[in-house]
Amino acid sequence: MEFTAPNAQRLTFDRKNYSDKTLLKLYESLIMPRRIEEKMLILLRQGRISKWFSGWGQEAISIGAVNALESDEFILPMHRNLGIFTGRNMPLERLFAQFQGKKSGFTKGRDRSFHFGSIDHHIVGMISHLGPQLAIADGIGLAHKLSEEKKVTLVFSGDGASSEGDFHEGLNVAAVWKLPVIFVVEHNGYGLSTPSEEQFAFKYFTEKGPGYGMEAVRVQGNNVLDVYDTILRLAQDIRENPRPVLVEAITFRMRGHEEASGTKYVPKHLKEEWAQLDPVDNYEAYLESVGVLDAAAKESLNKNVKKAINDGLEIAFAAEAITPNLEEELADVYTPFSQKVISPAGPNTEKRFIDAISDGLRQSMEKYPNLILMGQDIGEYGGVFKITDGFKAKFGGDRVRNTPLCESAIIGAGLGLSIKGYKAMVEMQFADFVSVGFNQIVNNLAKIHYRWGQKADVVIRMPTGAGSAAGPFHSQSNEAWFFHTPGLKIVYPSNPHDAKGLLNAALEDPNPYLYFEHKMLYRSISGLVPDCYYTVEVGKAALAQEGTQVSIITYGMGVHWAIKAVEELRISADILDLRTLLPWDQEAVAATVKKTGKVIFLQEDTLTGGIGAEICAWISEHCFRWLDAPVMREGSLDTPVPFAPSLEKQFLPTERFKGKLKELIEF
Ligand SMILES: Cc1ncc(C[n+]2csc(CCOP(=O)(O)OP(=O)(O)O)c2C)c(N)n1
Repeated sequence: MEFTAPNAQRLTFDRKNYSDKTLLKLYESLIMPRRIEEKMLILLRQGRISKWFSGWGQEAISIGAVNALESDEFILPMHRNLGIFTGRNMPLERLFAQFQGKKSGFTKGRDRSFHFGSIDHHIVGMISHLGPQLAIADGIGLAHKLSEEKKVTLVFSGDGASSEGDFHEGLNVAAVWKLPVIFVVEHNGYGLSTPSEEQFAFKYFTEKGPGYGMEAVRVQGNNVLDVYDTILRLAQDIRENPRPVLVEAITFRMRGHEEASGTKYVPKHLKEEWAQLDPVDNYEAYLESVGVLDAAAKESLNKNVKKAINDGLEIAFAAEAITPNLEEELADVYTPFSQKVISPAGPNTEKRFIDAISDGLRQSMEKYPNLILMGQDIGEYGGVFKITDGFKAKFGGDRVRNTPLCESAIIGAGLGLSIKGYKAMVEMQFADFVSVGFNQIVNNLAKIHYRWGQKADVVIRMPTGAGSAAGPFHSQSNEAWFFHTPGLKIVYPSNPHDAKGLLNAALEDPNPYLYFEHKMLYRSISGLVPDCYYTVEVGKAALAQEGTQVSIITYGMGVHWAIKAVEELRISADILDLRTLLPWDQEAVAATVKKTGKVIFLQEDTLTGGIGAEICAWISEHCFRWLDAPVMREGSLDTPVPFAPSLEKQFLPTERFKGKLKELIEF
């Protein structure tokens, strides 16, 4: 079966009651991306620009959509939506500078083509992974719904990207939460070289929408009036009656996946047939046939557009190439934030670890009315560990949200909330399940500030760790997966005081955090916790115990194992609790190594490539002259976490650690 379109024989324009002015505005808007691409093709042949992803033949979708929405309503485009950027009147010189990797673009040369956003233009650009866009739109839609702004958000997907789990998750969450989001699927026949019938086994997306409990409509994607009119009407309705709608725009990709990759795999006759349906030529002919566009107006509009393009290009080409600045590159990884530590004052109460977390979360909810909690079963049920017990009754269902079982979409929605100025906390039911939300964390949350200066004000709570015979998927220590990713911050408290103070600190900071909370500490330890709101300094380690013979550097459960081991072995040791893993406290590490000259790193995580590997390497490089013995490490076995208690005991490093510690003392 080849890709054909309904009404593929001709486009039927219906102007309804739209004025000549509106029709001409759409024309002017429509020719801009086409004339830009024509120009870029010439420049490509001259070797003056690099390849891009062409939207040639699909322009009517972007132009219909961008003109149908209010200018302060968010659009989340994909790689073939140049018209969204031009339709929002981005200065062309800046857009071209972006394509050329110049500093005057939108990403300081750090990301390419359409991979950027601009809050001024209410555009959130994509990451290469395509599908994650949809959940960000959900988050923006949720923000609109919560703040009762009557606004619509529109997000694009290709038909190929619809095979991604993120597509399913994004639509499902929007349907369940009745979010005011329009999902536009550009159904253009191919995903790179793969034709639609090898991508999915249905014919139209209009069949798919109802499966999500969502209205779905199909438009002639090459007909700017059809797209414009459909989305305009839908948007008016959705603003009053918030709900998601799937719009399927039938179109065809006329050029290669990216310029220079060719279209050999596309049957010739298909291209010829679709060329007859060119969105620009057909609309132009229609306007001429109804007397809205005459030769003089056509010439003058095209002349103006071409001049604007040439002027923009001239400025962009003349703009200076980037001179790399090391400090700036490093500084832009995070949203600027300088923590003002809030010291506790007033009485303390003896609290269990779990109650300290809950206490901090509750006080942060009181402090930040814009903080939204999301997670599986965190509503009435209070979460599987009961950390949010009673929260829904206290703060309401809008702010304490049970989510469908879809980590990726919920983390993405957290980013969408952040874009609208909210704070989000996402509870992983178990830290293990973060693997299905991994992409949103390491590629969206972590990189967005470096790429285009947007904050990701999201904290992900991670109930972690082994010790309860829960097997390979409810016991993992996975902090090292994130430790390697620039742009994230990681905190990992070992006691109730720090648990509360670090959670508050993480929620305060507009940067993305992973907050690890060891499940085995929840109810096994308690300590004095200040009743008031306070924060603990991020990036600062603390000595859990002071000694002279050796330094044990550790975190989380490791602190408790270390205390027990030195007691048993009657050793005098500095036990340094890192508390923050990213950024970790180099000063404190250096200080304890200098003091004792012997150091061992203890982690619950499997040994290879863990936090200890990095810190021990750093010690070897920077503290060599103070060392009296080799830098040692102990961690769990390099196996998955086993279920049977005896196997789990062997897996964990506690016994091996004592042996290593003795060896170090005796060295
Ligand atoms: C997760 C992921 N896998 C693979 C790719 C490589 N890739 C980029 S675009 C594309 C095809 C996308 O097809 P579709 O969604 O239909 O959009 P179109 O290019 O047709 O507009 C592929 C396979 C990617 N960017 N991300």
